[in-house]
Amino acid sequence: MVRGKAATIAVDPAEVKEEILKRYPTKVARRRTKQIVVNRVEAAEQVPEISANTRTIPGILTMRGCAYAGCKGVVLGPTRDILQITHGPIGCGFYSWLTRRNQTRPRNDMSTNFMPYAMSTDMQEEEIIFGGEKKLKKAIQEAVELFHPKAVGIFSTCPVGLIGDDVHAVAREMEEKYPGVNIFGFSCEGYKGVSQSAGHHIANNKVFTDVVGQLETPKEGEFRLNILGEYNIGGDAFEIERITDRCGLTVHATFSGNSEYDEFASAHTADLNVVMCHRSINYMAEMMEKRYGIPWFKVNFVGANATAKSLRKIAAYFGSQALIDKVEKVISEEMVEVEKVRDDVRLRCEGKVAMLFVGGSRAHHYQELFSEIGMKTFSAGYEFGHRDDYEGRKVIPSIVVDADTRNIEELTVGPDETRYRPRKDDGEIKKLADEGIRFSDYSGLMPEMMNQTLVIDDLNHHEAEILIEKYKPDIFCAGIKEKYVIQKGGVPLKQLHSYDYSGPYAGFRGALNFYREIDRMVNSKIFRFVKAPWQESPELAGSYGWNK
Ligand code: CFM
Repeated sequence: MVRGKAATIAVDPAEVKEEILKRYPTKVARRRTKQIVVNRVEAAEQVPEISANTRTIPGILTMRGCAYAGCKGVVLGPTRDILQITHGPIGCGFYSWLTRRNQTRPRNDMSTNFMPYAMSTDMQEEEIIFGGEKKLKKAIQEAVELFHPKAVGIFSTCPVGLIGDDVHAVAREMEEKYPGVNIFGFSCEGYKGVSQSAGHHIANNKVFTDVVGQLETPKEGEFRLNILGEYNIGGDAFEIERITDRCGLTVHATFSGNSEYDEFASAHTADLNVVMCHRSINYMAEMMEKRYGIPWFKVNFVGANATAKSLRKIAAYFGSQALIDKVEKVISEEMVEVEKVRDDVRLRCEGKVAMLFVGGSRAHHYQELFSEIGMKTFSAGYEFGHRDDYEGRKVIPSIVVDADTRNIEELTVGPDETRYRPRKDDGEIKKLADEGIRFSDYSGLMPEMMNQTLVIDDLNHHEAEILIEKYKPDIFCAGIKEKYVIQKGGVPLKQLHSYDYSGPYAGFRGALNFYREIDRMVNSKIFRFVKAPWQESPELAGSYGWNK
């Protein structure tokens, strides 16, 4: 990746920023100007400050989701054997159900898999007025007696918080009724915080206090690690597992792609945590380190080079020469096909321009894949990342904690009396750090982007249209809400949330899939022929059916 080098960008990012801001009322422009930053990387990865994780300005068409989505949809959703009940109106449960294409592989035909079900209390006006706890208890009873789960998670939607249902009291009561079933509730009402990021934190807290540490059943294996922040979109976790298996690594638990309750419950027995998506799961990594002494570092399995680098870091951590040799062998074997396809695709993609506006980690990770086929990212940003995801964890002490953040509980965690066990002593950690492993750290998106690129937090439709017009990118990466507007503007859009129902894109085979798909998209002539409806008739006039 080109770190901080001057880019050959024909467009002046400062001008684009001005163009974006000039259509806003002064008050709005004053806030947006801090969220739109022209990148400049100085020594020691210093980058300009960006304003992030603040409320979206009312009236702006944001790309963001809600806290419930972050908790239920993102963090817990991919787990197959925690029975998940949405306490709320039916839409919340239905629309958070499998929409991100998480896949799962039950161990055998008989093992539990609740992923094909969407369970909800289906609140009606009656519950909104008289309270929904009774209906929730009935729902839990029905579900437990029908499905006999090990664990039940209750997910609160907005009205639950507004009417004051106590899902935690219900969980306790039902746990007494069904001893042996772990029942816990999440106060992840959609309005909490400013985006789905709040929901990640709420999910991390509850899984940490109520699930991790419940079982002492370590998996067999010499090199045992957890992969945190990998959600198995399009089968990514399957590909990562294929590679880690080949290397002789034991993935104890993935939080939470292709995961099971027992793996979470005994995750504290592993010897290393590696973090893929920093935004959604850094809390868990931090808390597990404090309570159980498990070190963590950041990895990235998106991109073939990034995958190789991450595997080498893991092997260096465990320090076994046999493992190091095995990892090198696997990398060299896997890279044969990767290099062949990459070099061919590169011939047609070199120099083309990508833009990425996704979530809280992919806008960073996917730049690696593009750079492997010679493509450049001129503008990128997160929907809900925090300043540390942009500028690196070094800025955490200087982040101003506002009222929205204070609303989300920050757990105070100390060493477990009997189970705290540092996996490496200070000397070993220092030695590994000297060799280049950055423990408990994430450098962020901006230090790895070129100078003069435009970094935008919480992008909206108006701004996306200006980016398209000014930069004319060859591909735009975002989600379903953006897809058709952008494509009508003549630019192909790759969904990086659902992968357009394709994938995997992680690991070595995933990289091959991505190279080939991007090649087809950026080199297809079809988008040039698109004429957007608003180019032909900029004003749409409607008429009422009954006037006809
Ligand atoms: Fe992490 Fe994710 Fe992402 Fe995310 Fe998401 Fe997602 Fe995402 Mo959609 S946990 S931050 S909240 S990598 S659902 S699997 S694709 S916005 S960039």
